Amino acid sequence: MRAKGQCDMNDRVPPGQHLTSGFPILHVGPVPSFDPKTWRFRVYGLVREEQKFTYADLTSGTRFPIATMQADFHCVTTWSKLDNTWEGIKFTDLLAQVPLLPEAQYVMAHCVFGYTTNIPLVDLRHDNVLLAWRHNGADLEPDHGYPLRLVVPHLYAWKSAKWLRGLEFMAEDAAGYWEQRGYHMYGDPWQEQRYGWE
Ligand SMILES: Nc1nc2c(c(=O)[nH]1)N[C@H]1C(S)=C(S)[C@@H](COP(=O)(O)O)O[C@H]1N2
Ligand SMILES: [Mo]
Repeated sequence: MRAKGQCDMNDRVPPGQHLTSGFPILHVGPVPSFDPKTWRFRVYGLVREEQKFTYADLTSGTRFPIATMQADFHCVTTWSKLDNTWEGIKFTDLLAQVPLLPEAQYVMAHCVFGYTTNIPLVDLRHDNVLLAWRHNGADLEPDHGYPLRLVVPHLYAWKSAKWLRGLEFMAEDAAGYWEQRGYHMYGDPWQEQRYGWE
């Protein structure tokens, strides 16, 4: 037994994970370039009206409040990086300006070059889910998803889609890039939901 209030790393590191102090870079395909003049963020599917946002719409702080949150990050390949500070806008603040149709229950995150990942809408509604462009006090490195990445800290990191370009609202769950290749449809690190067949 440990004293109340004492921090036990087992509370922070899910089963089968080990800590890393660096920030590994993991993705398929090349790192895209970014042109703010042509970049658009698309919200579509089961929304009342499809919307497109410019980079300034999302990041200038006028349309959506800038939010900061701290979270751990768990990759299915077994590394965990604790205490990341992310800055961006909350998914819930975006959603406040995107009226959904009542059937919307799942979301497909769409990225440059066709990477996708699926997440239940209720999970994106968690208060610490961000569309982020800063990490630990600096703009994200392009390798880590600049100009915009999704951060869903309570699911494995493959759900934290880099180079995010759109969100598609759906009635039914559908498999994204890794999910089609055997990764778990949900991906809870605390349940070790690594692969769909386990
Ligand atoms: N667009 C895109 N996003 C992606 C990936 C990818 O291949 N493409 N890989 C995912 C995986 S498997 C992980 S572990 C994290 C890694 O984030 P990092 O490179 O910033 O550490 O990004 C996720 N987001
Ligand atoms: Mo990953």
